[in-house]
Amino acid sequence: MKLQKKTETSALAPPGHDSASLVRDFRRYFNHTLGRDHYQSSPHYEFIALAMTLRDRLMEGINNTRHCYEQQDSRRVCYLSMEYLLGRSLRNAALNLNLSDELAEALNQLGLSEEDVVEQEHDAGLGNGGLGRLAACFLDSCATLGLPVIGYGIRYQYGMFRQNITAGHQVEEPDPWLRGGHPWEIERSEYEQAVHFHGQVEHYLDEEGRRHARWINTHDVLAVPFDVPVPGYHNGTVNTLRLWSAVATDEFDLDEFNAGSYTEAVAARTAAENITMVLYPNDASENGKELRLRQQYFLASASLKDVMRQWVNRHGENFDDFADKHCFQLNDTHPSIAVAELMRLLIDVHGLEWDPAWKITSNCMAYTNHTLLPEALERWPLSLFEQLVPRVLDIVREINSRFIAEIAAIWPDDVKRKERMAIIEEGPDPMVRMAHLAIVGSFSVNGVAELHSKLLKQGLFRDFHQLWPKRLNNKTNGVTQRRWLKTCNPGLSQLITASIGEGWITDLNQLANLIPFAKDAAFRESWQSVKKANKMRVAALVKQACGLDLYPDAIFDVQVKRIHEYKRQLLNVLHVIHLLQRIHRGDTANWTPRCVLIGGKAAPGYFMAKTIIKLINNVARVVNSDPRTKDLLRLVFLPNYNVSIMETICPGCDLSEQISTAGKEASGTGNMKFMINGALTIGTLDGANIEILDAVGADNFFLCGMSAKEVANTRPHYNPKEIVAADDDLREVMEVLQSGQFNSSEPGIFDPIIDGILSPQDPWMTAADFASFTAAQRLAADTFLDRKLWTNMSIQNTAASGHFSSDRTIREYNEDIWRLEPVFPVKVHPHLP
Ligand code: 26Q
Repeated sequence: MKLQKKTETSALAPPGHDSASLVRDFRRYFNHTLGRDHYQSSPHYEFIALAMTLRDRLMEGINNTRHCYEQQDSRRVCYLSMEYLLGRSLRNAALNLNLSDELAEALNQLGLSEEDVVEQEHDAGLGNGGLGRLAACFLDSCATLGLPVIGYGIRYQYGMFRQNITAGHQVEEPDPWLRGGHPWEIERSEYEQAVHFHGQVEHYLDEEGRRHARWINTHDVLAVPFDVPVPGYHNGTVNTLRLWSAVATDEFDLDEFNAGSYTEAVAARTAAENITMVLYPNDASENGKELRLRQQYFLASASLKDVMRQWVNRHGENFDDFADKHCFQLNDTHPSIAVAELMRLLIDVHGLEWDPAWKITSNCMAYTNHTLLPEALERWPLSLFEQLVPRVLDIVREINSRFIAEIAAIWPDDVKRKERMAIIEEGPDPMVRMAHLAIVGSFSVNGVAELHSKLLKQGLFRDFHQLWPKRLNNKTNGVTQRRWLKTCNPGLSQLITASIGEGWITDLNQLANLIPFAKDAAFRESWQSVKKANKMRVAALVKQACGLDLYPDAIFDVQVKRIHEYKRQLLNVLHVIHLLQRIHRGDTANWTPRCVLIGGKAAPGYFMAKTIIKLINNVARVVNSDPRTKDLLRLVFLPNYNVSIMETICPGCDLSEQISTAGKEASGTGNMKFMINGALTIGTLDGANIEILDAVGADNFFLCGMSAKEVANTRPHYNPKEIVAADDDLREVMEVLQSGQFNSSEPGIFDPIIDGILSPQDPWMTAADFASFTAAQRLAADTFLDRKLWTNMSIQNTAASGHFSSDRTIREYNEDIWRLEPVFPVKVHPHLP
């Protein structure tokens, strides 16, 4: 049977990679599989048919790749993440399969516009922001480097909400992204897993008198995997992203069925299926939501069981080499319950003793931290754990008491230290500290930029760093240049490739070869005209989204990212108000026309972030309707910022705003996307900005604001009222804000913002950086008027951006943490009769 199956698949002719084959397959899918016959009346199905055509080519690769990994019994990494912000896949699939030209030719033959078909694809928005997009960039780099890495995540029915702006307010709408069908995924119900919840723990003794635990009367939920192919660039590798979807088991509510309440019992199934219904739209932890903990355990348990299934298939019940063959990379603490779940599976299901199980677990877990905000560290009430996953809590307790004993052995009299480091925080409402569980259970803990990792060692994780000095390490983030330059900026890509060749697509450091071209006037001319064309695309997008006309010759000053107080969109708005005042007072000699674009989503429950969105919109209305600002200043709030919008925005940006309060932004990755595309950064000494500044040099960067050290030193005597009183510009800005001219029909709505700025407790110290920010903005504006100088600086930025490729980041993960051997699949060509 097995043999027969193999021959059958290998007898299949591989799908052709020429345009004629693409056309043939497209027609077959469109007409026969999808049953449509007119392109124009069903553009959505043009996309589906095209995606299915490419998927066939991906499937060939995914099977080859799996086959090779299996044959070589490769060590593998499982990347565990609650979020993958993939965006669209069509262009990426075509690029990586080396089919871009053939695809263009095929669409041409079919009389279809590539742009239009591409636009039909719905973004896969299974993430909030940086952390989710990082996971997507990492998968691309792993596949390109030929590394055996499988992504595990959740197939949410509803991704990140759609943001509408109504009367200046954010209004959330659900994102039913699967509605029109998701053509990239393959359901694999043969690999479904049962995940346990609730129930009780029972202890018993075996024949030899050893104590064991049994988790009984559990309510099980089925996890059904859907595989999404992740192609590498021109290398035949196609890795897998395995997303779990929750389905009720047939036993679910059997009692109710037996009691005869059939309809109620069927209805009750939705409770189980709710687990994977929606992505939590917070990018700082929302504490205590039971459904969120359910999601986390669901991901961890299903993924680990999937790995165990494969292990037992090959190796039986011998786990000696398990840790040699596996590494689980935890994307923040969100999946860190995996530490306890792996222990549970090894002990309860596979019969290992505690010590060997712990040795395995702590040798294959690795944890990445993405935040310095102490309030964003995940903590769960013990009581919630207890009722949701009682057996897992037993194990967390045991890990905790053994760890506390270890501390007590080293620092016998240091009670405070024990309290600080414990995994379980004692008190009237005891809590599980997920970061501590992740650190204790991992062999590697990393931050995501040099400053961030340094601050983790000195602050948040100081005790742990003292205990295990080798565990904490840095892996500065990166982004994939295949999406963030090659695909999103075809104009610049062509210019770069024409000058230095195409090596940069897999070796971004080669962009340094652009440096001599900065001296070439014709090259600078081309560079400028590419930027201009990209700005026209941004202008078209803005026109379509808000009906506003931008000035393509103005400086495009862009801040797109989640709305957060620490990211200080507010500082940006204060500067715009300041510019408005300069215009009013006629201080416009040598003025640089400016279009300020701000975009991003606020967590639905984050009041201040939503108020900031409202302020941006209200200021925008005043600025844009004032005849005095004509040709001088525009402010836009761009609704529903997402991956696809960034693909249009970052190529057309002149000035990238990265102005978080120093010490708060772990890394940032938007900063890197802008830099690669030739934007200059105006930014604080925070996160990866510091490394960007290092790479490009101070002459090519607009530095502003206090350093993390200065922030810390200023805090005890911070006096914003004094700062406002001493600064004419800031005082005037505060006066107009307080005058209510931006909210004349909505009195008082911005009071929380005003009070925040003036409070000595303001954690974000907006007032402190205003003067320095405004000065840096003035320098940027003046510099922009010198076209030759600015263009040179723009080229220098792109040329210096090599370090910020996620290929570099993944190489570092692999060298220091994963230690995988690359595997390049040889095409298993069929033996045709
Ligand atoms: C946790 C618990 C409950 C609900 C939600 C959450 C949650 C979800 C998402 C907490 C945090 C996040 C996302 C965090 C994030 O995106 N952090 C960013 O990660 C980037 C990649 O490392 C960095 O570049 C950014 O600096 C960092 O803010």
